[in-house]
Amino acid sequence: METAFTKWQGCGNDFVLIDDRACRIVDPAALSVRMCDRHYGIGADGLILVLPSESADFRMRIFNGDGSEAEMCGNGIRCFARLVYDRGWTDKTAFTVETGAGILRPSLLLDDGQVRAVRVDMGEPILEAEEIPVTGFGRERIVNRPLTVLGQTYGATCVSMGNPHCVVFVEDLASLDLCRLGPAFERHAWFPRRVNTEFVTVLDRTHLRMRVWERGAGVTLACGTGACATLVAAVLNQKAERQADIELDGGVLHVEWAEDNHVYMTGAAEMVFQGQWIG
Ligand code: ZDP
Repeated sequence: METAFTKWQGCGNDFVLIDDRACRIVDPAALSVRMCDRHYGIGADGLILVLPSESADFRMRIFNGDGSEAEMCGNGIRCFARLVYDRGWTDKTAFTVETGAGILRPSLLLDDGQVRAVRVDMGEPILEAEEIPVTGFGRERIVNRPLTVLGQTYGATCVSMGNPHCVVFVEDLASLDLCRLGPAFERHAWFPRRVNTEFVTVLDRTHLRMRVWERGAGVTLACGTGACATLVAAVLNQKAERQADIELDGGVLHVEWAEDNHVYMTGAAEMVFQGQWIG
């Protein structure tokens, strides 16, 4: 059987998107593992499905390359929003998308009828430990708490943007061994549902440099929910203003934690190619 797909990237975080409104895919987790493989498949950080919704204009599901399903995906929802608009599946430039992190609101920023960027109301950050979830702290906030990983102690700030994040501020990002540290954070006993980890250097109060190890995907060039979690963590630690540019390996995202307690993320999303998956 052939399945039509499009391939997208947002700041170099790349995804296969499939219109699954006819609900034909029986096992999307297994399909994600096969499609995301960079040698035997299409190659991507995740698989995203466009689905119908009873409570919103569309529903989005995101699977990591290891087959685990994530609640949300910040870079992915920008790609999703642009796909449904560019294909004419909606003519609204602002609409609602049901995700595992609730109903989120992307809006397309147009210039001469062309989509230039996508801004997403990512909802409110979740800061209570047991809701993130982080084990052992009840409903407390985890802001700059000591967390020992591979024999070294870091100051950890934990935030959920629907999916769990652990943000660590470091002096020297370049010398960090992400591939060794990332898996140890991801599987640490604090995190019963595993965790995405962001390592961040503050350049100034409106510019932060971030690198990420993603749960279920490993090192990626960018993480949208991670950029949002990073800004929230920086504000909680009094290191940044409530609006900043987050510089990722694959591009820049603008993030604002507004007075209404919602986090707004703005960035690009580009379709790279389209094809038919055989199998
Ligand atoms: O929470 C998770 O398991 C993430 N790996 C999901 C993907 C998050 C993403 N990088 C983002 O941009 O938010 C796509």
